[in-house]
Amino acid sequence: MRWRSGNIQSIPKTIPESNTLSSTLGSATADKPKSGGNSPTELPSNALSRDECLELFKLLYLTRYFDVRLIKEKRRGRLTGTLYSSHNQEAILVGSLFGLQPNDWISPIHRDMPAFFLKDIRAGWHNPNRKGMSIDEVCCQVWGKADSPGRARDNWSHIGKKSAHIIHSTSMLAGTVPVAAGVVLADRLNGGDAVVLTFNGEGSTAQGIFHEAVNFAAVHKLPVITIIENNQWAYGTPTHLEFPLSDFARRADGYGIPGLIADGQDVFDVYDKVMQAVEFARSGQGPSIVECKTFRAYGHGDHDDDRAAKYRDPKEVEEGRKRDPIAICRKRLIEKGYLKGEAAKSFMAEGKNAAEVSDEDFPPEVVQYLKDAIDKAIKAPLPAAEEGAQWVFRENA
Ligand SMILES: Cc1ncc(C[n+]2csc(CCOP(=O)(O)OP(=O)(O)O)c2C)c(N)n1
Ligand SMILES: [Mg+2]
Repeated sequence: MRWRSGNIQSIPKTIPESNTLSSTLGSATADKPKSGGNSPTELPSNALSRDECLELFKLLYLTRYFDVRLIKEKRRGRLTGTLYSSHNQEAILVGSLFGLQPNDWISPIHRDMPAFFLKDIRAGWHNPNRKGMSIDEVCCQVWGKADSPGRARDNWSHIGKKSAHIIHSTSMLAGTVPVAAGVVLADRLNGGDAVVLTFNGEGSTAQGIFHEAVNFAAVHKLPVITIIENNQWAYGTPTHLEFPLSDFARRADGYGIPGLIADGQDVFDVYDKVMQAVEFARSGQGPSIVECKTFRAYGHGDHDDDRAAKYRDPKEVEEGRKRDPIAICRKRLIEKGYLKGEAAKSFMAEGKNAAEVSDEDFPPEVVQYLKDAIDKAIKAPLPAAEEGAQWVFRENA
């Protein structure tokens, strides 16, 4: 039998049709991101207060500022190592993490560096007891200092914190998905109700281990929410050479789980889709996939910027960057009446590259928060040179 795309929708779903998630599942057939099956009044984001909406806006700025500021630090020669930019993808990180409980787990990858300090940030930006990493810890990692998880072995990946319920990221794409499934299986066996968000680029999903892990989670109804950051590129490979569907979320049908599509540029839509998946998982109904449509703003890493300018059509890049998440959030806040007058026109970071943007384009508390962390990281001690070969080979063998 020759498979056509229509066949996939005819496979019986394991989720009852009456469930809000399964009605959202229908949207996975669309070519463009759509809102889910819920009516607007039922959307989880409608329950967010004015202050919470404004906090989301500020967190988008913080995430963007982390990116541009680190690029500037590297250009000024104050930082070495590769940077994997999350520019244009901020709404995915901010929107998906905002509704988590402190005890929930996350497993970010290379594109998600801000996720480490965004986890549980609602408990207070300066709260030392929140269940996330502090921005100081993240900056110490980036600067390769002694007081960091990587201790100068890597500036970007291989960072995590078990006590904050952050699974260490690794260089092996999709390698954290089975770990995440195991972590929440253990939690369930111990009577917990934590969920885990695993973050993956769309390219990572071609890994065999990705399918094994999602299938395992589906069979055991584990609370694993697999977020696909579909930024249209995996290094130099475009999406159409990675998989033959326009919507990755439709793959969820193959696992018998819900697949949702979020507009990855809209922090409220990401929040809505992820919160539906979280509630579904927390109530014991199992995993789901949330595909967030977005576009990679620069090269794969900053080492790839020049090459990416050759392998990507400038028109495609211009188109992909037109819908800036900060601009979209600003528009929504103006519509809601939460941003008015001068406040609606201040801090215009959107649409600007690191070279074009200045500190005045960001709220002062955002600038100060990161500047303090960078100052501390730069002054912090490096690990001793003798440590270099430690923990690499078996000690005392
Ligand atoms: C198993 C494995 N294969 C290949 C690589 C090399 N590699 C690192 S990132 C990357 C592209 C990832 O693309 P995607 O998953 O779409 O994430 P994005 O970088 O676009 O966010 C590749 C091929 C790797 N780290 N691990
Ligand atoms: Mg990608």
